[in-house]
Amino acid sequence: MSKVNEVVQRSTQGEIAVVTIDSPPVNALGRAVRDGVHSAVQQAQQDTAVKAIVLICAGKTFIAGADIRELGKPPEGTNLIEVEKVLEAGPKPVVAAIHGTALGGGLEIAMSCHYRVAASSARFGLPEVKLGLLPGATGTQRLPRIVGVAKALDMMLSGEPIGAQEARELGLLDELTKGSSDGDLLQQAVAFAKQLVAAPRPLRKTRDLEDKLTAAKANPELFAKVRKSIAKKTRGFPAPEKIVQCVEAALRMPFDEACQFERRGFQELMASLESKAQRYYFFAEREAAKVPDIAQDTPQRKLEKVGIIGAGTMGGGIAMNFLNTGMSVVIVETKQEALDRGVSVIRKNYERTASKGKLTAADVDKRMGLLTPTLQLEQLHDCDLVIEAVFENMGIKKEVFGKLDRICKPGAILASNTSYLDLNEIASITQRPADVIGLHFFSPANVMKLLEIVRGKATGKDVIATSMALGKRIGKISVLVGVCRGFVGNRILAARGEQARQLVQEGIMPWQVDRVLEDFGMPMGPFAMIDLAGMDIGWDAKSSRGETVLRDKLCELGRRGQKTSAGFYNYDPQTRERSIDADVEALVRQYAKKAGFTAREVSDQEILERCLYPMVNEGAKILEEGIAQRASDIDVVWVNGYGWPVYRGGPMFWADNVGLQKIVDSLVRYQQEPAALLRKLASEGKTFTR
Ligand code: 3H9
Repeated sequence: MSKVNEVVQRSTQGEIAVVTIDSPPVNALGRAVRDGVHSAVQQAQQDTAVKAIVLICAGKTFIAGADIRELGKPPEGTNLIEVEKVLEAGPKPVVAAIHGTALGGGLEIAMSCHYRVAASSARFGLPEVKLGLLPGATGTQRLPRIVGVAKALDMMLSGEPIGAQEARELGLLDELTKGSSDGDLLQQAVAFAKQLVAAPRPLRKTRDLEDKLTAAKANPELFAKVRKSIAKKTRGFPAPEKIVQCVEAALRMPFDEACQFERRGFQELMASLESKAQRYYFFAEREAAKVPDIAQDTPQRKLEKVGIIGAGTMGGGIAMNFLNTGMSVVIVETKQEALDRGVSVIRKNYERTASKGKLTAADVDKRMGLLTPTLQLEQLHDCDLVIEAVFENMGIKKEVFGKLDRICKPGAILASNTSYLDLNEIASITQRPADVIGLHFFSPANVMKLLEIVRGKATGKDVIATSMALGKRIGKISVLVGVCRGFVGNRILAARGEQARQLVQEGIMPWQVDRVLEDFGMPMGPFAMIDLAGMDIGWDAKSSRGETVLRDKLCELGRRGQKTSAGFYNYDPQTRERSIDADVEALVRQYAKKAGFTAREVSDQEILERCLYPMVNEGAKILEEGIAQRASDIDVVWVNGYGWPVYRGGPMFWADNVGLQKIVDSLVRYQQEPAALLRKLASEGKTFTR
């Protein structure tokens, strides 16, 4: 084995040269990898003793793509296209040997090799769209030639990888190994290469494949269909349309010309703020998993059996997360009827998934078999973790924790799903505050990715480490937060809600506010959100102040939101489509007048600034108080919990791009007090996230 450079080695097995990339953690295509592969393959091409080449990676995966940290910086060293050329255009067959994930530039490299052999556990994808990019090193031209236009579009537009079996069926792979260890893979790839040497055949170059393109030319309406099918989901994202255009170019232009077209699209996207935001977000999400004051080797508690208190929407959704990963769950309710209802909702959810073919009937039974419904709190005695999801009321929570303290075994983690309340106060009722933590799931808890993990002042480090690992195990994106009212997400939501309410109080229509925020990219404006959640949350008929408070008045009128087909909007009972109501419009004007506001036109820009800048300001306070560990964590919360458009990075990244001084000036203009941290960063010309 000889070293080509610090990350690439070359060795031989008879007439076969083996080029090995070893660049942890994921063999990304940084400069050293590109330079190393280029010269190793070139050397092998020139070595007369070598008849074929195998390209393989050490470590846990084949190349996982371009090095995202290098993207957007001035290019250095050999570029990826040159590496692909030396692989494809040389006279000797090249076999890619793939394990782990061949993603992005990694798959583009593999598709530039003449043949591909893979471990049966390997996965393949072009996820560039998730970074606001398109596959920019010939991927948009090669994948349709191999798997066909429709499948290639599907893979590139979703960014989702496919498994080895499917890849084999689609023609992306020539051979699959039986075992999945690297040793098997190398042996099999070398054997495959030897066969190519023993029975030479013309080299199969992806660039020359035409069959699947010809088939697509007969189906020109495909592109219109695809555009229509992705329109809603991709609103605001520039990359998907450019990907479609590149595939159209594949049908229209020769390979090299279409690659130039692809290149220009890639560079345009790379320069876009949307892609910068998405690349920032990629690292933000990974950063969120890190807790600086907790060592990586902190011992974790064993978690196999979970108890959940409350079988309502929240408790049931939480339970499903654990059942999905094979953990057993005891779910407790106070009344048989509520328990039965909760269990039947869980079963129905699974059956719905099964009817879509995503689970088998046996899977459903297996998951339901892991669930023990009970009315006895004492049954939680041997659970490793108990999560309470009862009514959001301090008295009730304290009562529950008092009981858990008596019932649960020593070492059990006691968690609250509270979304607002003081976790320290809840913990103080127990004799074991170090075991108490907040696990704030978002509704629907079986679907939403975000998990706010709330660290109380006494929470043990091992409890935090165990909870962070648990989040990963159940497929959540966990963010560690401190104790304050509403934690990170709901506290910032409250700041926005306050401003939105104020705007309506001044006579601005709720639908104008909603439209501005929805045009910005939020899935739903604040008033549509209230209608969805229920106008009457926190409302009480006895203390209703309908005379002066619009929301109370709407409740009094029976306009309780979507569930009554009327709230701020009217809703079609069948389609749930919303429409504007002249009565609500009149009420808004009437209440504004009563409050002393004269009607005026308000620009969309003012609405945007008045709703979003206070969110940034609240984020700054959250950072000042140490409630969030870092600004990017706030962005991860808002992207995953509240649908902040990822192509705008999150509120803190977005604020940096607006300019912090501009935000300070605007807050002052709207009579808001800018947070000290915001003022400081602005005056020093600094930012939150860079
Ligand atoms: C591209 O290829 C463009 C081309 O078409 C054209 C170019 C001209 N670069 O996720 P993990 C780091 S665009 C740099 O926790 P897992 C990651 O930050 C690229 N770093 O592990 C983390 O670092 P740290 C297309 C990367 O096992 C560590 O590796 N490719 C890259 O859960 C472990 O990551 C993609 O978009 C990278 N490409 O998942 C693939 N990838 O420990 C992106 C990872 O310091 N990557 N890191 O926090 C992934 O999807 C997942 O990381 C992967 C592993 C599935 C590979």
